Amino acid sequence: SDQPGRGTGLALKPKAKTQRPSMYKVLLLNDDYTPMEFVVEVLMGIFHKSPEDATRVMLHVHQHGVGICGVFTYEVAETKVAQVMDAARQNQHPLQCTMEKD
Ligand code: TYC
Repeated sequence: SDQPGRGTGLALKPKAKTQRPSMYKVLLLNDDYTPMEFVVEVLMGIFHKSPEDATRVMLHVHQHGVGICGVFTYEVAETKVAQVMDAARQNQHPLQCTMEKD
């Protein structure tokens, strides 16, 4: 159809517009009790991070209070949050995980 930025408003050909889903950040919160090693295991096991990346994110959360585990579509983010919260509860750690629109 028209060139970008100089459209006439007269559609020459109907444009098949795809639409991208909204994305959501999954956030990990710091606390005083969850072992660093457990947080690293969560980041490796649920977010598929390398040991080095997992340690980097864990230390960021430890030092700044909050950090990003990843950015996902709504359903995937929801599932990740539930998996983290389940693992924390099963191991009796107060670790908190949440999500927010990107
Ligand atoms: N602050 C915790 C400690 O000193 C470690 C920790 C890091 C806990 C990240 C939670 O999301 C977290 N043992």
